[in-house]
Amino acid sequence: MKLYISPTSPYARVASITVAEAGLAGVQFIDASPWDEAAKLEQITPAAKVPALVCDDDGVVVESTCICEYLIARAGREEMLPRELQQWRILGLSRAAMDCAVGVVMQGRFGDPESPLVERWIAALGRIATQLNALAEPAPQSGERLGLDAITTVTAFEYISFRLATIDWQQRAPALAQWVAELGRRDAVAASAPH
Ligand SMILES: N[C@@H](CCC(=O)N[C@@H](CS)C(=O)NCC(=O)O)C(=O)O
Repeated sequence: MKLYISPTSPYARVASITVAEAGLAGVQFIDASPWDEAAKLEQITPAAKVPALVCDDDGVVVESTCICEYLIARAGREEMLPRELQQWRILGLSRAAMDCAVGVVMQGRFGDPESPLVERWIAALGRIATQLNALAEPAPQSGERLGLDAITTVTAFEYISFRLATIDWQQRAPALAQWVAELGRRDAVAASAPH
């Protein structure tokens, strides 16, 4: 299988970490910037976004959530999917944080940095961080696999620190900050840090 990614995309990073945590062998990672190599990506996926997964029969799976669930199923690691309500809540809130953060970055790059949407999404990020702070869990031991919920949380909040460093979510959500820092030290997570 070939996984198309870019080094700064949080959606692509969730898929990359999922491959590593699920222990899936035989996945080839291919860098493709959606902005500088749009033509290359268009030939792979009609959405021209990363991540995109080209399977061995050339079928293509798009959208990070679908890709991760497919990879987890392929690896037979269903324990990485949420089971408890709390894990679903964490996954959903972290996805929402990722969408808000990417939206702010995209407005700054291609839209209007003064747009009311930016203010709205930054405010939402603060509220999401507060809720996740109350849900923060101990990081799993090194022998345990990370679930998709924790993978999404660490990826979303490291992306915010990387691209939107002026947002001080750590001050507002210290338990979340500690959780994200612990998760960030895991091999599969540290190896894919945005750059
Ligand atoms: N909902 C998609 C979002 C993917 C996405 O927006 N990726 C960005 C990079 S962070 C991209 O490729 N953007 C190109 C575009 O929007 O045309 C997913 O979860 O996979």
